Amino acid sequence: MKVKTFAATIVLFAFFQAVQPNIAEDLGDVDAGSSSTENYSMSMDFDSSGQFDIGDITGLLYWMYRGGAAPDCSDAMDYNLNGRINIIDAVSGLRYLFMHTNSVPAMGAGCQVYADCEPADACHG
Ligand SMILES: [Ca+2]
Repeated sequence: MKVKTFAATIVLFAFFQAVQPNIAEDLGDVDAGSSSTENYSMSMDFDSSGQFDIGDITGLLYWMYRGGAAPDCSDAMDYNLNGRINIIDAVSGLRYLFMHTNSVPAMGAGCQVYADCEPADACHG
């Protein structure tokens, strides 16, 4: 029993060591947003669902090439933060989501400050 508890503790410790930076970053940003005039949206969250997933990449591609609806926060869709939203941003998002070979979005994962965007409900719980 002690061995199992010890092993579980080690696993949990390793898990929290691995994810701690993201948790701290997200919590800090959300807290700061609720007490200021800054606008927050989730990076690469096309539809403000609160998650960055394949649906966001689909929406981005449909908007860019098929005349679909615009993203809720265009700035949040600029993965590499070069001032242009194009296929590179979509491909970077796909690599990040499915191949784990891309760095996080330039603005960071989770909710970030996007000054020109309306605050997304997904970032204010
Ligand atoms: Ca870009």
